[in-house]
Amino acid sequence: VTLEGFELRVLHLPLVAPFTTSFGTETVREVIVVRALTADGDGWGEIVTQADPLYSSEYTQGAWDVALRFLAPALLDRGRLAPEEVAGVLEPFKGHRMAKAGLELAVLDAALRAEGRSFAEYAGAVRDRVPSGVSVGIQGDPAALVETVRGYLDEGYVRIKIKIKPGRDVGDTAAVRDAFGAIPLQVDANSAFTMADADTLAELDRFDLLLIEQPLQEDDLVDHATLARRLRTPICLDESIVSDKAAADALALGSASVINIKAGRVGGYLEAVRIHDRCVEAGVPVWCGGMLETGIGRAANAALAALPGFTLPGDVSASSRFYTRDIVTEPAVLEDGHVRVPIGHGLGVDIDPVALEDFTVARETLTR
Ligand code: OSB
Ligand code: MG
Repeated sequence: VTLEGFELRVLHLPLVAPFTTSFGTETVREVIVVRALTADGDGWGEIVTQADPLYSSEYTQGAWDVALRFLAPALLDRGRLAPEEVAGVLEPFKGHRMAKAGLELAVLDAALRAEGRSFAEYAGAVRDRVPSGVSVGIQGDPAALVETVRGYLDEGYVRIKIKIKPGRDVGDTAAVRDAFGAIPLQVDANSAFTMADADTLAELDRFDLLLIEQPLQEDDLVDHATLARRLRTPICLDESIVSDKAAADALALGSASVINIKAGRVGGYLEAVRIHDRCVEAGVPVWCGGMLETGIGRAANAALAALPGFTLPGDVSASSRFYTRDIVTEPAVLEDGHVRVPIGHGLGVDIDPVALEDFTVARETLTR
């Protein structure tokens, strides 16, 4: 495509209910939406940073600054470029993977729309719908958690992931397991534990969990390998897998036997596909993680999760799991426990301009 500009917006989308993890509680999803303005038409992407640097070092204002000050100008300098060239142009700038991913996605959407091709087909999707799991935040107490999980099971979600933290670990997991029997169940610690908690984490082995996600710190690859030898429950890494190289290292060290793939965290959907391919080659199961995406990223995630190596249900839920109103005209819905893979050109979703405008709290446009 021939790039003419980028429009960036900060959006505030109210959540249907507070979302609590080991690192904090969110009531509003603050997200950056990117519009690539090209001579061949517009494309849309999203930067999945959160308001505070608590999940990763990236956060809204940091991503906003680096995107406007360095990343978008470097891409605009090139003028004509293919989506596959975006990562290389941005490579000299260290880190800021979520910011890079959002820009790449907008260019990808524009290019695929211009070509009349769907992202699903481009990425190598082999399914027309994907099984939908749901990530359930920490609730007031285990009884409240059971009722919240019951609601999602009634809606049809095929896999439950509960967030845990020190003190809200074995008890919460036991409550859900006792209430619902042999449902597909997994837990996510968002790096809240240390090796000093290994005994507590080993207690989780009795619940036959699909996996435990990111118990230790982002840079604890060796400790995760040590812990993996101690547990029967498979360890899945999220925060630690910041690139295909990090995935290779984690697999070589035995730090994880399952990988959560999030395109934002790894710098884009093209890098995400590389991690998928590596894991297929290594016989390691992967699943698609989520970052409370708007309809833009949610559509891309559904397509990514339709690749053959995504053998576990992902956090690819209906838009209604987080939002009463989305910024796309046809938000993802749950049908028989699945979410449909969009087949339209590009990401296959259209922006609802009124909703986009209503949720916008800041805007900046850069042109060549
Ligand atoms: O660790 O997977 C995570 C949300 C924000 C930051 C990190 C995580 C999450 C989720 C929600 O678990 C996943 C989703 O449904 O979008
Ligand atoms: Mg996680």
